[in-house]
Amino acid sequence: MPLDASIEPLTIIDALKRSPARIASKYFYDNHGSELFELITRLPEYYPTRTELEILNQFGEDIALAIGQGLTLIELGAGNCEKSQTLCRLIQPSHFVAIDVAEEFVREGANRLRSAFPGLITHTVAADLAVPITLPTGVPYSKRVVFYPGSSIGNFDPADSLALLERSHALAGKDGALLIGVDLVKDPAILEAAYNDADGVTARFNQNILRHANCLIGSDFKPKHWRHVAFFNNSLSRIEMHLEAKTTTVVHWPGGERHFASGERIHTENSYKYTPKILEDRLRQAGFGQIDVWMDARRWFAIVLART
Ligand code: AVJ
Repeated sequence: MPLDASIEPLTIIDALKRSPARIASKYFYDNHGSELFELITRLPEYYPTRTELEILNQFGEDIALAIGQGLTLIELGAGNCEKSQTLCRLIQPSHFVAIDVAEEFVREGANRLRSAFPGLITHTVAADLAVPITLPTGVPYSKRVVFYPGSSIGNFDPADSLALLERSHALAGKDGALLIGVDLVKDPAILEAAYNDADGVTARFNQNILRHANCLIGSDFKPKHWRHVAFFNNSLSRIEMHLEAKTTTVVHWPGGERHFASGERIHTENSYKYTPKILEDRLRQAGFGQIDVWMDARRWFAIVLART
């Protein structure tokens, strides 16, 4: 059983009323936000996506050998399913399950995968990874590989990331495995450039969370009135993203409002950066056994296979 089944997540309004205010990162990903994130992954400054693909391509055969063939691939936060395409070529799964918060987006991704791999049985699940995941009937119980690429685990604080690893361990089941991509600690200048791109795509991605909030709670945020702020918090080993009020503002929604002073921030994202050691320790704490690690030559990113 997942550990945190009883904890109610904060609602958007509760989190907005707090000091400092917060909007949870999962709200970046409405359809427009998912498209902006796709643009981010192609930015010259944003190295994680291409470095992870580089590792998958360079060590693909070793990874495929370590995983085995004919299994069920379960991708968490699947997005456009692009990385699973590469992985499917390598391990030829019989079943594929794509799980993501952006339902329409992940459906399209799974459709593309089905046309690329005729015979592959695919399922999509619209789910928030912060809560327990139930798989549709028809997904085999044995030989499951949970794939969690893109350093998406970076959005979870240490306690929540452990809970997520424990849920992944349970999801993978007996004789299963977790294949996870994590962004590694490096020169803060490189980290900060990746979240402050010259074209301002990350700024638009950050501001888009306000438009999504407007849709969800009926608020009247004006995204252009908020400045994108991103920096590396060294003591907590994480990139933090915030939206900073350019002027004093009042945001209203049906039944409430919140005053923001000029310069006051809304915390929108944490992106934790790992060392291989910290990840390995956490995986063991979550119950995993044998662990294999693959990294690019610069050691900027790691792909880790952990067996249940
Ligand atoms: C999807 C959470 C891995 O933290 O790098 C990219 C999201 N935010 N640029 C990351 C993100 C700003 C991304 N993750």
